[in-house]
Amino acid sequence: KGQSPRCLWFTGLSGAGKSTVANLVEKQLLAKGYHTYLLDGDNVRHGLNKDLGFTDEDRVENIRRVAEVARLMTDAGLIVLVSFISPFRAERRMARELFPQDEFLEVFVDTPLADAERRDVKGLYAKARAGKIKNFTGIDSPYEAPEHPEIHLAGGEESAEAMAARVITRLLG
Ligand code: GGZ
Repeated sequence: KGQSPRCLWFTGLSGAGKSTVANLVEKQLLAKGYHTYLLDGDNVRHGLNKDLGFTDEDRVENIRRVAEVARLMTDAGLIVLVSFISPFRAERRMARELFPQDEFLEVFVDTPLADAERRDVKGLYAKARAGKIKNFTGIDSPYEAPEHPEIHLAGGEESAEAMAARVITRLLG
């Protein structure tokens, strides 16, 4: 089946719900017969990028490599879902510029820090507050919110299912 390649670039805090929404979107695309790939910390930071940590410099390199891989995948015709904090505007712009304009959609999963921290699914915020994890995004490392994302999701208010539905509608019309 013919499909238009796309890069759906999810950005937001740790615990914002990026990967949850991206997984739901991918499931629905697969059910409709689209060819997809989801890039996230689980399949990239343990392999291709296992030499990288969480300093500013390493995050920049993490995002640079992920963007280049995503571009190779859209060249192969896939709909690629990218789920990383990607905290810096400059690197998200760099990623965007690798793609034809209509192929790149920035998806801001805009969950307030207070909500992500209250949920603290993995207990990482508590560790960061206690000083056991350094350079934690939102605590002692910055998150630069997107100014003009193609899709803006209110992570503190909408369910993951509702957010995924909005992404699907924007993507497929
Ligand atoms: C932020 C960290 C950190 C620090 C470990 N800061 O909730 P998670 O666990 O699953 O998602 C976070 C993930 C962030 O990795 P990314 O590759 O998306 O970050 S970036 O785009 O900035 O390169 C969190 C975990 O890794 N984690 N230490 N210090 N998140």
